[in-house]
Amino acid sequence: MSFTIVHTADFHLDRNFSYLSDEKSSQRRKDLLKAFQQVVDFTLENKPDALLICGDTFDKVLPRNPPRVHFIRNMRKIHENGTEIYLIGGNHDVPKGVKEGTMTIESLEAAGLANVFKGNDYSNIECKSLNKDSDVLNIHGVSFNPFYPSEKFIKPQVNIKDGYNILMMHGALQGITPLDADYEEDNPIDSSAISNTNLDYVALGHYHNYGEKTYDGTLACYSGSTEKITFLEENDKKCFLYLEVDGSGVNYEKISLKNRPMRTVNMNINESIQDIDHKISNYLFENANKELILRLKLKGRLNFDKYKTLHKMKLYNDYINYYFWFSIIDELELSQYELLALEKIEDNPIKVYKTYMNQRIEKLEGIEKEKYKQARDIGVNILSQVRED
Ligand SMILES: [Mn+2]
Repeated sequence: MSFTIVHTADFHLDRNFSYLSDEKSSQRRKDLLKAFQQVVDFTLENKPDALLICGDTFDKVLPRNPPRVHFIRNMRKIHENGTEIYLIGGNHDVPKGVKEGTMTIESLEAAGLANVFKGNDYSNIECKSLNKDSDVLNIHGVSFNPFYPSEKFIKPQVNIKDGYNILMMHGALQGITPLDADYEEDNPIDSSAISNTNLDYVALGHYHNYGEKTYDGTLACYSGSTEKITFLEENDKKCFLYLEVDGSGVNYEKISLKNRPMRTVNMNINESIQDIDHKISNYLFENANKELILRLKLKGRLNFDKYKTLHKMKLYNDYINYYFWFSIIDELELSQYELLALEKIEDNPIKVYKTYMNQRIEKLEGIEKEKYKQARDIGVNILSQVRED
C-alpha cells in the first residue's frame, strides 16, 4: 500500500514588490497566484492523499482579502476532491505579537478544510494520522518559532508511530545550502537530530531554492518557493514535489513551474565607446521582451565628461514599455574626477535651502516669522553637520 503526497511551500501570496510601481507590483502578485494555481491544478488532477504546505503561504501576517479568499476557495476544492491538507506557519505567517494573534492559515482549520500545526514547540511536536485501508501515514508538524535564538540548533523531538512518518518544518536544515545565506539563521535545525529519527521524509519550507539530502536513510527536501521572489532567484528553476511513499521507501518527482523571466545583465562601458546612450539603447531594443524583468548593470571606468553623455532617465523612459520592467543600475567608477568642495558649487544644498527659507520668511510676520527663522537656522545647522560628515 502506498500514499501519494504533494509537497510545496513558500507561495508568499500578497507580497509587496517595493521596487516596482503599484501597477506592476499588483501584476507580480498575480504572478504569485498563477504559480500557486499550477500547484492547485496538479493536485486536483492527480488527487494525492495529502497536500503538504510547509510555511510562508502568505508573505505577511495580515494579507489582503482577495488573495485570502482566493486561497480558501482553492483549498476547499482540493479538500472536496478527496485530498487531506496539512499546513504549518513560516516566518512570514506567524504573528509575533498578541495583536494579530492567529495565523491567516488557521482560518482553513476553523472552516474544517485543513489541518494546521500551529504549535512551535520543537520538544513537543503535534502529529495527525491519515488512514488508508490498513495503512497509516503519520504527519508530524511544527510551525516556525519567531523567538528561537539563531545560534542554537534545534533538535526536533518526533514521536515515531506505526506506519509511515513524515515531518513538516520551516527552518534552516544543516547540510542544505540556501540561495540567500541570511536564511541559515532562521530556526536552524541540527542535522544529527534528523539522522537519529526513523522518519521516512522531512518536508521543508523556507529556502526558496530546491534542495535535498539524505540523512542516514531519511530524505529531507526543500521544495523551494513557487515564484521567483528576489533577484537571487533569477536563475532558479522553480518546482514542487510529487511523492510516493511505500514499503520500499520514498520516490519523488520534481514538477516544474512556469514563472516570469528575470535577468541581470552586466554591460561593460569604457571611454572608447563613442556613444554610450546608443550602445545601451541598442541592447534594450534588441532584447525587448514584454514579459521580462531586467536589471542592466553598467560597469567600468569613465571620465566625468564622458559620464555626462549618459542619459539614464531618458533611456528608461524610452524603453520601459518594451519590458515588464527594467532598471539601469549605475556601478560605473569615475576617473579624473575630483570631489568639488561644496562652497565652489553655485547651488549647494545649504544655499538653496537658505534662499528658499528666506523667501518664505520675507512674506511672514510676527510669531510665524520667528518660527521660520528658527527652523531656517536649525536646518542650516543640520545640513552643515551632514556636510562635515
Ligand atoms: Mn520563510
